[in-house]
Amino acid sequence: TSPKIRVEFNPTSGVAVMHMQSPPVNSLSLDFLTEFCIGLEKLEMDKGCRGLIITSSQPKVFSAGLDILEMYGRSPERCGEFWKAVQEMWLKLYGSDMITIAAINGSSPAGGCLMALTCDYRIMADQPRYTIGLNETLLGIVAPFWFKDTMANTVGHRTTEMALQLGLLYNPSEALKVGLVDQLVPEDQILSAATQTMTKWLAIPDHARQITKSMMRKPTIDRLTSNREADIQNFVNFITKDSIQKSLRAYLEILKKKKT
Ligand code: CO8
Repeated sequence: TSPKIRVEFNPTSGVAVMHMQSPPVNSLSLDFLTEFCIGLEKLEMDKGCRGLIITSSQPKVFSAGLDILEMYGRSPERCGEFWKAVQEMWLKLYGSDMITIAAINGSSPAGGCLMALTCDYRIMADQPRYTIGLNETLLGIVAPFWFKDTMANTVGHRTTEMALQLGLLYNPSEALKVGLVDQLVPEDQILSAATQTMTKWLAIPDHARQITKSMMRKPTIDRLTSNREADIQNFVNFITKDSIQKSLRAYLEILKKKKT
């Protein structure tokens, strides 16, 4: 199978660009997550790599979030393995020592939004058709506490409370207004804008920036690391329920019907 991630590393600037290229919509399958984490780990261990820009090679979509087919009709064992990989991605990204910038060049629901939220800075393409948000409740499922924490750390408690209950998907200007993204640019300028912002962050001494980042994020990260097994159990018990499987099925039907 072809690689789901393409990494371009520029040793002169110390910046890597990760292009997600898993057709059609960069959904986060177990294979995708495994490959993503291996790529991330390599960059993290490379002392010459100080910054990471994450973007999509797929048209109109940054990432469609977790692969719904990984949660539908699977064994509890497989669901557990999948969830562990989702946790791993979040732990690695949220705790990264690198400067991370999301260049959100398409829609970014649920897990895609989470991925963007783990970054230090978010730039979104100013295309009114694109949406971003934690829309889990629309699928009849519930965003786990660490999804909620990540969003609340970014936009505050009240905005998160309302957005999560309603499963709100924001267009770019709404997302900018609530602080879910930091900047909007025309789509064709998204990588140059990310590079420009990166230059600003690269000017800060790494050690001071890294300690500060860790100080801000450690309590949130610790809450998952000390409850990882329970969180997996919780996910498996929830997602394998008949009623939840029925909700997911209904949502998959809607996704299919939307086409015609
Ligand atoms: N997983 C699997 N397949 C998907 C997903 C997905 N997340 N998203 C889209 N697809 C499939 C579609 O079914 C379609 O398949 P097919 O070609 O076979 O009909 C194909 O990808 C292309 O999709 P679209 O035609 O819809 O493409 P568009 O470009 O029109 O739209 C969107 C792209 C906006 C991304 C749209 O596909 C969409 O809204 N997708 C659903 C996104 C979503 O709601 N994801 C939520 C996933 S759940 C999650 O991430 C967190 C779960 C936390 C778990 C907590 C439990 C306790």
